[in-house]
Amino acid sequence: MSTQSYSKKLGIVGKPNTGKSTFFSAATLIPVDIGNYPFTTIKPNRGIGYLRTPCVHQEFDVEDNPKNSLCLDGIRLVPIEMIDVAGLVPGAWEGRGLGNQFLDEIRRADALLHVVDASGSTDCEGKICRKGENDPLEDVKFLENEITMWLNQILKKDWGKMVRTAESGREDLISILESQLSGLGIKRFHILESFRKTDLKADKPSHWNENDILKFLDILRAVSKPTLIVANKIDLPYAENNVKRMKQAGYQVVPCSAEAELALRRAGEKGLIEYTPGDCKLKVKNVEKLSGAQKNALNVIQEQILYKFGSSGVQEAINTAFFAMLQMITVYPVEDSEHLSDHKGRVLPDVYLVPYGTTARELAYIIHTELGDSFINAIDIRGKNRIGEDYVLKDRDVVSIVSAKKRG
Ligand SMILES: Nc1nc2c(ncn2[C@@H]2O[C@H](COP(=O)(O)OP(=O)(O)OP(=O)(O)O)[C@@H](O)[C@H]2O)c(=O)[nH]1
Ligand SMILES: [Mg+2]
Repeated sequence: MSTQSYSKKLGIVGKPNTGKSTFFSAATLIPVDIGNYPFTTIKPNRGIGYLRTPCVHQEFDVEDNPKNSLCLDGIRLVPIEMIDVAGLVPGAWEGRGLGNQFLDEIRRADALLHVVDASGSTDCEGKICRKGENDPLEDVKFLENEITMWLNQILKKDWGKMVRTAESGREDLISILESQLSGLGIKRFHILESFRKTDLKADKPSHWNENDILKFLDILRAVSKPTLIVANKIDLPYAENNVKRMKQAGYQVVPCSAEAELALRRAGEKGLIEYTPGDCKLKVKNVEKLSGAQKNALNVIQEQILYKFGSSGVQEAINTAFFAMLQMITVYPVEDSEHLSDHKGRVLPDVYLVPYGTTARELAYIIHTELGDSFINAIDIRGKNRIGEDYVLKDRDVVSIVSAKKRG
């Protein structure tokens, strides 16, 4: 499998004991330690999860042979990297708990899934408390603050020097910030976007006070580490009401039961049920193989989670992060426009995950530098059109790139 399509990374974050590892395990099927106490996870878990998208092969009436992805009953599963880190406690930015390690790990994440205990049954350090006692909305704000303070701590070290350089005219503040923050996965377009969202002036940073810096970093955090709230433990009391409250406060929230998804994935692996992640229903395959307790548990999941919320939320969270938050699209490049295959005859072998706005030529470059350099035009297979280098790709486009050089 090529690594290109899972070069995007999702960080699973939150305070201890909210179900991060359960979520990770359900998404990746990697067995990891899960426990109802804080700091079950110390070393981060890394694995491959999947984005779910309807495959185009049925529309084109062909049988496909996926190479960089999977196709299950008409559903393309596109690999993405996931990382499950240690829980974060207040003061982590100053090194409390396993703070620095956590923050170091999220440098590489393109987006964050903030798993909260929506039932409010764990306190701010992840210790079990009375159900409903803890307010997950506070947890959401706490995590934002931790990341902003962490950015502030990094920036503060050299702020004086950065201000002098910017105001001397040697280098502008945007370029200075770009090189200072590049190790945190923060790109120039994130910095530009953050400036667009403030009235702070990049040419006079000496006029910025402490609050201005924090305000800017708060925006930069939101822009560079877009965060989806995964309202986990939706199966417990108080959770639904807290989802409503978090949505009312303006957050993008996906209700979730990671535990239910893990049970379904495991039952699927054992061949007991038919279930593809993201489905709104499960189908029992071997009813005689199920114990009474298993039947009951599956029934409860079907009725109380899948029917009620539309899915367990795990797949929906991954899809929302890529499609809605990162605004990515899927594209199927093929070499042979007649057979929709590569040069080895594999039909619809690859699906690429690219940001919305990617042009035909940019796609060629993503596939291979040489293909980008020798790009002539491309064929939009669905529309049966020739398309130029500036054509902006749409989700689920199938394209064949015509180049001066034949790749072999
Ligand atoms: N009721 C319910 N419990 C869940 C759910 N998901 C996870 N849990 C439970 O929550 C507890 C913590 O789960 P973990 O996945 O270990 O949590 P974590 O966030 O990785 O914890 P740390 O590694 O300690 O930070 C375990 O007892 C899980 O079984 C869920 O959807 N519903
Ligand atoms: Mg864990």
